[in-house]
Amino acid sequence: MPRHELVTIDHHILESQKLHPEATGEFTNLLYDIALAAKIVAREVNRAGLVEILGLTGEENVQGEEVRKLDVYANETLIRMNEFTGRVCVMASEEDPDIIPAHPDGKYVLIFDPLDGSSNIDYNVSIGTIFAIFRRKTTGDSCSVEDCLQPGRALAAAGYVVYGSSTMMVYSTGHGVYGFTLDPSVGEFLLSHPNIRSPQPKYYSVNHAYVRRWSRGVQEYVKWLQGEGDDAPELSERYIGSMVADFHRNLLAGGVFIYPSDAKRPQGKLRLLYEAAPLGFLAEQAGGYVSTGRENVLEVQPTSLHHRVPVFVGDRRLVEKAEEFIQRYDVEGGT
Ligand code: P6P
Repeated sequence: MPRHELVTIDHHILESQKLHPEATGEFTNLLYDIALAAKIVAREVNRAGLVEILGLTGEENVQGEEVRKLDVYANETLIRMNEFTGRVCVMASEEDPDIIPAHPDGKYVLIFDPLDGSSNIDYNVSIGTIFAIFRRKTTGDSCSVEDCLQPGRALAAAGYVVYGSSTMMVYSTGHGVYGFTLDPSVGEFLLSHPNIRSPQPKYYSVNHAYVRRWSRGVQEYVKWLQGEGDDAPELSERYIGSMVADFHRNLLAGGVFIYPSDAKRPQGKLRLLYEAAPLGFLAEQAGGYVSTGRENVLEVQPTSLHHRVPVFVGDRRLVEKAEEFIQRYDVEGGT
């Protein structure tokens, strides 16, 4: 049995700092802070069924979605871990309508979805945290929303934590994608998936219940994914309703995840800053591609913190095929 070197995420982050000669250690420490926050959230997620943390807080978030206590806990943990370190000048979260000012000396911007797929909490389905790190843009005394409204192409790093049968943290600083599995007995994330590259696709992920709302181009594309057409792929359908879990499976096994715009959601459902762009950045780093169906998601200029976009992400050929069908059947600017 070959012996693998045991590499902790802290060690890996420190090593990757050498790829950034200009790095001062601030960026490295910010990634440490996120990894620690992930461990804290993982502990609560794994205890959720035992400490009556399940159920609703009775409040709603900016998305009008019922807020579950673990959402609140994860949100507060990420904010507390980064508010006073001096590394982050401003944060933004799915759970908060406006920016969350941090430290005026911070050089980085942290944007996150603290617990994506949280509607699955009560059914023990995998859920996840998604994070995006940008460099500060403004030079004034304090950061502003302008520091948050950056396209995915400007990302300094992005990643997610998936709380499933095991807890994994997957991240990239633009030099490949690396996955770490939490060993709860020692409280360390250990390198388990070095330099992830997505293989030939096996799966496609979409909520078929919305088929009647989709544009003709998306309907024809999904038929192609199901095997209609001489050049159609042979795929299985997997959709769990938790984007981090669906994305993680497709990243490792090969596939495409799609959440198109439709007649009810002309901008789509998923948010650019803390879902589509960070996951699309990882997909691209693993050899894939991310599109709105008409353009590269990473080139889209956010117009607000909770800007929504249609998402086609994963295997490059499958995503480019979506663009072809939409180009062929849909009018520009239609859903
Ligand atoms: P639907 C969870 O609320 C989420 O934002 C993603 O994690 C998930 O992929 C999607 O929405 C599921 O949405 O409309 O298929 O239930």
